[in-house]
Amino acid sequence: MNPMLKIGISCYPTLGGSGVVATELGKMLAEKGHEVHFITDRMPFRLGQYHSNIYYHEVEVSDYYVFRYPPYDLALANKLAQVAKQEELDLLHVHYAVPHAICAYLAKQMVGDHLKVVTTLHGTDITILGHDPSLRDLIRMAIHESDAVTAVSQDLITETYEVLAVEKPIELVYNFVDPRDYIAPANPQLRAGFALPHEKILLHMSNFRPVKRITDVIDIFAAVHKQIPSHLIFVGEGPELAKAVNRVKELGFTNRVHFLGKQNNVAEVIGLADLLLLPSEKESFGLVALEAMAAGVPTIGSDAGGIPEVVRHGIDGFLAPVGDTKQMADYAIQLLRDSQMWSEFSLASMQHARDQFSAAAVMAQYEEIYYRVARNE
Ligand code: GMT
Repeated sequence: MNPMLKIGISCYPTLGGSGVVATELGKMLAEKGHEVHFITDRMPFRLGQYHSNIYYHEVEVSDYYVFRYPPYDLALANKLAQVAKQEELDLLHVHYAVPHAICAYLAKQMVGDHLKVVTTLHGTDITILGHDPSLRDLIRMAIHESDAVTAVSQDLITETYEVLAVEKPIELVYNFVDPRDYIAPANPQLRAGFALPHEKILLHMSNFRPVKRITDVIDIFAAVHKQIPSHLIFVGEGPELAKAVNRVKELGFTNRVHFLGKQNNVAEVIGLADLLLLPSEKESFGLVALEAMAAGVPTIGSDAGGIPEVVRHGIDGFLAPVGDTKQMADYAIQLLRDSQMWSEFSLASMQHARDQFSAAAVMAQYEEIYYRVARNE
């Protein structure tokens, strides 16, 4: 039998799919008996209450007056090395090339080659930063120097090879959900707070970065609402939020569009929706689509990046080219009008989330990688 491992995890701990995946994976590994050490600048938001086998080490950044920019990355590298030595970690599993894989490389230099590094690429570290000449070579080096590299979709693997011309094998490990977190039936009282029984609820959840095309979400909603009385719920915050609020005011939709801000219990909000809207410009995976699928909520979105690896067009959602809001709205109307089709899509979504993106299977895949690097294979 394989021994239990001591694993350090570093990730962006606040809202965002990569932080969710890293935290949920850490929780599952700890439940299985591994010792898990989160090394981040803040407590990961999904960590919640105390869990046995989970430890949290906060990265503190010195604010010395000569620094124009506080050196977070150096502080993180130092902390990774300190924790690795003190806790005798077997490996660091870092999520995102920048800065985590680069810091893990530095930590390994400080600790020794017995400390292994597994890097998971999540998307914008490659699709945006990989093109940035000020970071490109560093990202490439961090990928090459990792003991194993994974990416969350085949599309991201292809793009990483294209953008960075790396020679390192990159393994596909999809993101996952625990379907048990999403099966709660919709709360009728909560739903009644947003919509009348004959009205539909559309949902968009993101960090409101330009890549999410928030204006497209509003345009799709406007076209759907012309045909079917509906409400739109927005969850999350980010740079495009103010623009979205203004657009909603201009269109006179303030009673129809609800901005909930950041929410911790996303499963409950997802459960209220009839459709998820995800018209992103770029999406390496689209964890929110998987969360919606697990709750039986079909997705209408773009066919960008890894979305088609998650949502099957015509089976558990509908996808259209980026920016084709008319087509997306037509698909949404078609699905909302046909209750039989909606139920089939909803069932197919739940089944697909369970079969293809099972938390247990993905954890086993990561464990297999951990044991392989630990044995130097
Ligand atoms: O989409 C974002 O802006 C957040 C970012 C993150 O850090 O979580 O998401 C990326 O990683 C997620 C988890 O693997 C993926 O589901 C998202 O598709 C990916 N975002 C992009 O590729 C734009």
